[in-house]
Amino acid sequence: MRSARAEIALAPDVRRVREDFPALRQTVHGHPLVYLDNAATTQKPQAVLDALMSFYTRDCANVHRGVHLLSERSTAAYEGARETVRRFLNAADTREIVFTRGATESINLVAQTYGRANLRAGDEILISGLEHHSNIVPWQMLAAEKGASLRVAPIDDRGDIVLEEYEKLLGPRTVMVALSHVSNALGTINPVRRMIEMAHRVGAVALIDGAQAVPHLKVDVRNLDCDFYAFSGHKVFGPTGIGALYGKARLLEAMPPWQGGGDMIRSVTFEKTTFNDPPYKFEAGTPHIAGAIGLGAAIDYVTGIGLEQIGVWERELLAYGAQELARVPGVRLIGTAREKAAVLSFVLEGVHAHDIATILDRQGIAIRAGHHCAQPVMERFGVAATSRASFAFYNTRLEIDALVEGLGQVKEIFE
Ligand code: 7TS
Repeated sequence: MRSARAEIALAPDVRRVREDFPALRQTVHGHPLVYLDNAATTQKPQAVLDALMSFYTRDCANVHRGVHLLSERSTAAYEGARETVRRFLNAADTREIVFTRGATESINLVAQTYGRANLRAGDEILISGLEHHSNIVPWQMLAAEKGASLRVAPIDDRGDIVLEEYEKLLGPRTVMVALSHVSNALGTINPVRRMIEMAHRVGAVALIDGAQAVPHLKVDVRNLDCDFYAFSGHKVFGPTGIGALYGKARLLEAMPPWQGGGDMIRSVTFEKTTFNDPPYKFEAGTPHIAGAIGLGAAIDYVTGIGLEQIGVWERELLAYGAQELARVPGVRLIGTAREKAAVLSFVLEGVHAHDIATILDRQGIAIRAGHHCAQPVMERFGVAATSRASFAFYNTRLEIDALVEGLGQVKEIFE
C-alpha cells in the first residue's frame, strides 16, 4: 500500500490541466462555472478541438474510397483512431473495434445482431438493477420479439449488486448477460471480472456497458474476458455522436450485419450481397470520421495524464465531497457502495432535486437532477429523483466547497 501522501503526489496538476479546457474558463450567471455534470457529458480539451479543426480544414474527405491524397489522409487518421481505441481497451486486434454513435448504439447493435441470431423463446437475458435505460430497453425489446425473458439481479441498500442473487439467476437458459461496469446514478463499480466469469460458467455471453467506466478506470477487455464492451466518446472528453463497441473477433465474424449500406459489403448484385469483414461489416455508410479522430485525440489526452493518476485525484474528490455533503443537515447520500467512482447522488430533505439544480445553476454550478435514465434505481431507493454531482479529473476541492455553500443557500430559501 502506498501512503496517503505518496498517493496524492501522483495526482495530476489540476490547475495546469484545467487550462487545457476552454469551456471551464467561462462564467455562468456571473459566477465562474463549476461543472459537476461529467457523468452526463464531459468538457473537451483543446487537443480534441484542434483535431476536429485540423480534420475539417485540411483532411476532409471520405474514407476507404478515394485514391486522392485527402482521402488517404482521412482514412489513415480514421483507422489510426481505431488503433488508439484498441490500445485504450487492450483489445487484441483492430478488427474487434467497431465505431458507433455511442454506448446506446453499441448495445443496440449487439441486441439486434448477436441477440436476434442467438436467442430463442424461453431463453433469458440477465441484467442488474443498476442499469441505465440504454442497457435495459434494447434487451426488453429483444426479449419481447423472441419470447425470451429479462431477469434482473437485485441491488442492496448501499447500491451494490447482490452477487449471490446474481449467481442464482444464472442458469442453462441464460444466453446473454449485460452489466454496467460503473453505475451512472450511484457510481457503484461492479466486480465485472468475477461476474463475467460466472456468466461464462453457464455458457452465457457477457456485454459490459462501460460508458461510466472508461473516463475513470483503466479498462482491459482481455483481462476482463468480456465478450462485448460498449462506451461513448463524449463521456471520455471526446466529441458527441461517436463511441465504440469492442467485440471478440470470433463473435463479430459470426454475427449477421445490422444496417445495410456502403462500406459494409464486399460485393452487391440484385440477387446476392456478400458482406465485408468486421469491423466494416458493422459500419454501414459514411462514418463519423471527424468524431473518431476527435475520440482518438481525447484518448491520447487522457492516457497522457494517466488513468491511475486520474483515479487518485477522483478518489480524493469523492471522499472530500462525501465528507462535506454529510455536514449539510438534511442531505442523504444515495449510493454508498464499497467501490465507487466519481458520483455523488443525494437528496435534500424537503426540497425537490430540480429546485436544487435550478438554484445552483444561478450560482454557476452545473449538476444534474432527475432519474438519470435509471428509473429502476430510483424506485429501489424510494425516491423520484436525486441531485447528482459527478466529477472529472479537472474538478477541485474548491468546487465542492462551492457546491456545499450553494446547498446552504438552497436550504435558506426553503426554510
Ligand atoms: N450507459 C450508462 C451507464 C450511461 O451512464 C449512459 C449515459 C449510457 C449508457 C448512454 O450513453 P449515450 O452516450 O449513448 O447516451 N448516461 C447519462 C447520464 O448519466 N446522464 O446523461 C447521460
